[in-house]
Amino acid sequence: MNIQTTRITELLGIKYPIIQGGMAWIAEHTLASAVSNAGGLGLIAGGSAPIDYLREQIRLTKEAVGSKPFGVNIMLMSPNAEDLAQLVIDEKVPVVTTGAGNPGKFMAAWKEAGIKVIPVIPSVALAKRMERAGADAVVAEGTESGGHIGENTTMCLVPQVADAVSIPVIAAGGIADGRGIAASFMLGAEGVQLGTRFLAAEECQIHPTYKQLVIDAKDTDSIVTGRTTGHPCRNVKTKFSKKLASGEMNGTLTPDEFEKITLGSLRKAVQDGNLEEGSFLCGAIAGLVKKTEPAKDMIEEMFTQAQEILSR
Ligand code: TUI
Repeated sequence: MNIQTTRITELLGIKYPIIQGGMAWIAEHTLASAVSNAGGLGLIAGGSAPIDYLREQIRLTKEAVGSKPFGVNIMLMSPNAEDLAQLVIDEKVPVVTTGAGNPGKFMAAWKEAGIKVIPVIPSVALAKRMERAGADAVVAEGTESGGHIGENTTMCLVPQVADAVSIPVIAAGGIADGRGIAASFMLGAEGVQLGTRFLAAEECQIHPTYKQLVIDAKDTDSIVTGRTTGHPCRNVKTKFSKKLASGEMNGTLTPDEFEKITLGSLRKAVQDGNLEEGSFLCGAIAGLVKKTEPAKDMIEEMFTQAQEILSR
């Protein structure tokens, strides 16, 4: 099996079928362009950023990658999702991924502009809806992922989505090395999306405290908070996230109080490394991430390993 020529490499015009997660507050031009220049698809996060900042990020990425493709992730719960949806058209961004909602109402305009659209979905029903709406591929994201998550695991979700749709499926959640990539292909995926491993990339400009938390994390060091608000989120276990989770569990923290306490907490983690009030989003696979290195080395090593496993 040759995993380097799939419908995803062909659709996107990339060397390796790997997408970098569009991590809100984290995925900016240095990481996105390092991944795209290494032969994957780098993404800029359109999560919570003001429109002018995002335009600048897109322009810097274009300068750095030349003719190589890159993308923008639009977090649909973001208050400026409408403006971002227009910005990607104006800036002729080649690929858009979406998260945390249904991008149906933007689809026609994006397709008209020639944008490749890849929604991130946590269920078979949404995958089918996205295929009907004209998506070029879907990212099937398991609950092992960092950040805002669905309920189904990658192991269960990916083969069911692959059976349910004809468009190519990209697996996400719990993948951080060549074994995870090989397994994803065995489950029917034709590409992978990784977030947590790229948190440790040299080009990822998160606060050093955040990077170290990910590198030091072991298998049991992620925790899900926000279940009571309807927006469950996987984070590194810290005093803060443990306090949130136990408050939710024993009913001493109402959903409103939770929202108030966590407002701005991702920015506090990413920019300030604030252990008292920051939400350090990360996937359950953080225990496998051991060192900082260039994104290019990560990608080349992972695909060499995956290809070797699949050739055995
Ligand atoms: O979106 C993500 N991961 C994220 S977004 C984020 S920022 C955030 N900030 C505050 C609260 C919540 C998040 C951090 N991590 N992953 C993709 C993803 N999409 N996971 C789950 C979904 C999803 C959920 C519901 C996709 C579609 C959907 O549709 C519901 C509907 O409208 O039918």
